[in-house]
Amino acid sequence: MATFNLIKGDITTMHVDAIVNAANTSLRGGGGVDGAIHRAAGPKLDEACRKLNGCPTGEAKVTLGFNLPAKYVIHTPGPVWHGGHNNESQLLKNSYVNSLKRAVENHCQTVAFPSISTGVYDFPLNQAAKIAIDAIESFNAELVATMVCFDSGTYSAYENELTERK
Ligand code: AR6
Repeated sequence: MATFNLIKGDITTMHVDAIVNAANTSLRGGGGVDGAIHRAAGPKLDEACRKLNGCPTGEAKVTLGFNLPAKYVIHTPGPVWHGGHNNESQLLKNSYVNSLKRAVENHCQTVAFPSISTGVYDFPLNQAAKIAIDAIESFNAELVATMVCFDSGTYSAYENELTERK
């Protein structure tokens, strides 16, 4: 089973096999964590992304990490929250599971995730934390997944969800 770790920090500094990018369906960069990853990886990341021809919501595609300490970037567009009746929960789960599948295919043993969809995509944080932890902890592979929270509100939501499970 995959192991879930929680830390506060900046995902672009993580020395792991792969970091996950909360991308958009164009895969051409944006704000938030996506912008930070593109800036830290350098312009070759956008060149590599361009060749992928976008990615549907909930799916995941891989590039190298270029100037990042991580070897790979796994790009997944999470769902935009539209009130919860547009399959948002399933699509968010798919983003985590498909990212983990890409990690395994590329022989990654350590993967760092941002909190997908809980920034500008507005997915309710507590619900997203449950979905992320469930998806990672029920994924059948020997890998360590670290949730890297950029702000203390996000960190607390994941910490509370972990505490409730004990
Ligand atoms: N390390 C870790 N987490 C970060 C970092 C960082 N360096 N920077 C921000 N976060 P968001 P979304 C956190 O908005 O909601 C982009 O424009 C942030 O605090 O980046 O999935 C894409 O191109 C929040 O907790 O992603 C898409 O258009 C989390 O990352 C859209 O935003 C996710 O926030 C995707 O929206």
